[in-house]
Parts: sequence; C-alpha cells; structure tokens
Amino acid sequence: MGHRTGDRYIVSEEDRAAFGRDGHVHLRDVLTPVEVDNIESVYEMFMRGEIDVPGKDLSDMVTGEYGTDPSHYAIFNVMLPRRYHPDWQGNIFEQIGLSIAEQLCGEGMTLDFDQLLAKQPGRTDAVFAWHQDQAYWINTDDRRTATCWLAVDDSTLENGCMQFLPGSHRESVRPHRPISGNREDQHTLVTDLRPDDVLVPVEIRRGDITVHNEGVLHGSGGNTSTNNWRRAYITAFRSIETVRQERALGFTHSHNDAQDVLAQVDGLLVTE
Ligand SMILES: O=C(O)CCC(=O)C(=O)O
Repeated sequence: MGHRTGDRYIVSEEDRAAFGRDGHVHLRDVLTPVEVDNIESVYEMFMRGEIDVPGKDLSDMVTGEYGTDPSHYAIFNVMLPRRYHPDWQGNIFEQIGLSIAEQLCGEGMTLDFDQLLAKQPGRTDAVFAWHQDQAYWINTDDRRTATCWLAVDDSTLENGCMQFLPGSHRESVRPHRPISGNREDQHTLVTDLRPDDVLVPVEIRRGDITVHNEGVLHGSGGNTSTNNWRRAYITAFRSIETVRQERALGFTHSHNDAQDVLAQVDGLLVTE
C-alpha cells in the first residue's frame, strides 16, 4: 500500500503497475483530514462567490452557462483556481501531487492546470461526458500526464464518481465532437462508447485521490443523491516540455483564452 511520510506520499510498486496497465489508479489517504478541511474552507469561498473568477473560468460544465448565479449550476466548474486565489499556490495537494506525478511518470513533470468540479445534489443531469483528456489538448511529443483528482466529499456511484475504461490509453485517441455543436458556447467534448466498453466506477473516500493519464477514457454520471455534493479538486501534471509548448501557443487551460487561440488549438486537436 502507498503511504504518507511527512509531506510526501510514497506510491507502491503495485499502484505504479496499475497506473501503467489501466491508465488510472486509486490512492488512499493521500491528504489528512485536517489538510482536506483546509482545502474545503477555500473551496467554500469559491462556491460562495468570495473569490472573483472572471468570465468562463466559472461556468456550468454541463451547459456552458457563465456570468449568472452559479447556485443553480449542475456542475460548478472553476478553471485555474490557483490563478484567482494565489494563496493556494504551492499548497500541500500541489506538492504531494507533483511527487506522485514524478513517481508515476518519471522526472520532468510540472503543474499544468488546476480545476474545481462540484456536482450539486439531486441533479441527474450533472453528467461529465465520456472523453479522453488528450482530445482537449494540443498534440505534443512528450504527453506524460498525471491528473490528480482529490475527493473533497466521499465520491460514490450515487453522487457521480469517476468511471474509467481501463487500458483505453493504449488505443489511439478516439474521435471526439463538441457536445453542443459549438465550442464557443460549450467547451465540452464527447466521444461515443462502443458496445463492448465496460466502464469501471471508482468510489473513493474524502482525502483519497484517483490519478489518470491523458489517454484513458473516462467520465461520470449524474448526482442522484438527495443531499450529497460531489466536490473534486484537480491538479494536472504534465511534462515540462508539453507545458512549454502549450504556453507558447497561448494555451493555458483557461476557458477565457482568446477564441483565435482556441481555434488555432482546435486545429491541432488529435482526432484519431
Ligand atoms: O470530475 C469529473 O467527473 C470528470 C473530471 C475529468 O474529466 C478530469 O479530471 O479529467
């Protein structure tokens, strides 16, 4: 079993092998209860609107709506929270995430972007469409990725936990299409499942994380619970060279990136 020693989490050989084989892995007790409490208090500031997040970087991930009262959003999405709350930069989840990324992917990893995704209780429509992350990103030579997905609440099938298609990272990236037909209105991409695809739901406890790579197919269902939010805090680590190439194109993972940049980047999306 992996374990914490001070400010590091030591990944077990078994978990490293699972990440290579499946494209995702579940790591338990990565943050302590106190560390998650501290993260939760900042998370709540975002949700109460006490931290200003401009434009599309605060949106409903399901509809693309932004700039309105977020209390009715099915999936409350904040892109780049560390940009809008600089005190978060270098926090314990970032530190531990980087060390996990290097243990899973090798040296030369860096934080690419962070994100909050909170599914409102009782929202069957809080569905995160099936996708492979690489379909959202530009094509680079060194695509190593470790996306660390922290459960701020227990994440269950009922409230819409992550589901993965193990081993799908060994396929090439499947064709994806904008879910609404127009990426200016709605950022989300979707790919079709095949009849023999068997998705595996991964239920995890508060303080646990899943880590997934750029190629594994994943998504999540709605939140059918009556009272339980499903809040996640995500830090995505990629190779230093990939992040350098992204920034050179003006690609920051902000949904406010200029449309011409998005268009340019869309031209580089991997579709096959
Ligand atoms: O939180 C979810 O349900 C989906 C998140 C996701 O797709 C990701 O972190 O890559």
